[in-house]
Amino acid sequence: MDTTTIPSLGAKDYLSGVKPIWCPGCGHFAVLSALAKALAFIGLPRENVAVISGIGCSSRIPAYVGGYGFHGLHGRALPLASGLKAARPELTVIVAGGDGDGFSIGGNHFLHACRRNMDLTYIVMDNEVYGMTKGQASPTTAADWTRSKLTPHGTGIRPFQPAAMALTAGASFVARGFSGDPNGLAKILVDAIEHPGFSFVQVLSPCLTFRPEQKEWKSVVRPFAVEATDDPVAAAARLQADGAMATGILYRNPHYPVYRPAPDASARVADFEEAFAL
Ligand SMILES: Cc1ncc(C[n+]2csc(CCOP(=O)(O)OP(=O)(O)O)c2C)c(N)n1
Ligand code: SF4
Repeated sequence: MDTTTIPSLGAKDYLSGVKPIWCPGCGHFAVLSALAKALAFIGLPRENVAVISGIGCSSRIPAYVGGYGFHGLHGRALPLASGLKAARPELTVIVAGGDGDGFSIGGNHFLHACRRNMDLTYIVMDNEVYGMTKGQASPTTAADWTRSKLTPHGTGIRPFQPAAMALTAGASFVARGFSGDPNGLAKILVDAIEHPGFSFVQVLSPCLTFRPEQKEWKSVVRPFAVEATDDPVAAAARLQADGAMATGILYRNPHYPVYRPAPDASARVADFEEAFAL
């Protein structure tokens, strides 16, 4: 799809009207705006959109999107979303959260969601810190970051490389965006949502409260040197060469089998309620 002009008209309709309580300057504002633009561009009926999250500042996003949403448990957004997609395959299911939520407590779900390749879009707002719980190191924090009192000498361990992990685990669409470029991010999200299969979008989204130095990201972020590839080996090589701050769609492969379990037509909510009755 040609996404060279994304109209902002209509994007407001994809906002719930609830005022975000993020800190001034938080990168997550721009992710919300990019997501609303992307949904408006695609023109999805709001009642067919569900945004599912875990816990964290980033995970507040379902409350702010106009559509259905579920603010779940820390690290459990992907299983929730997978269950929803299995039961209601006609819905566009978007999963969103932070690097702590997605790669620490939710890390195992992340790997398996990549390889399962259900038709989900997973947006991780990566600020390399636990924002909501006041600034502890996350799996993407650099080993020598010493500002947290819990890790005054740094974590001493190498950070995760989310895009490389997604690629290795079998995600069929891997991209990196930047909240400082909301229009570029909106374009990536349009393609991610339209991709049939598991789309992983890592968004560099600064936490200016606990990582004020991330203001400098805007001077180091740059586009990937070349277009998206469907060759995972080429994509992996590109990740090594382009470093962690290159943005754009890195990899897409629409030919992986998408996991679409047939919904059980005989399942009734009343049966579940009865089974779990106390
Ligand atoms: C089971 C469980 N463990 C820990 C917490 C505490 N907790 C809430 S949010 C959070 C981390 C949030 O960080 P991240 O997902 O990176 O999102 P951000 O706030 O940076 O956007 C943690 C550890 C929790 N709510 N539930
Ligand atoms: S603490 Fe950080 S991640 Fe949370 S709202 Fe504030 S700036 Fe955003």
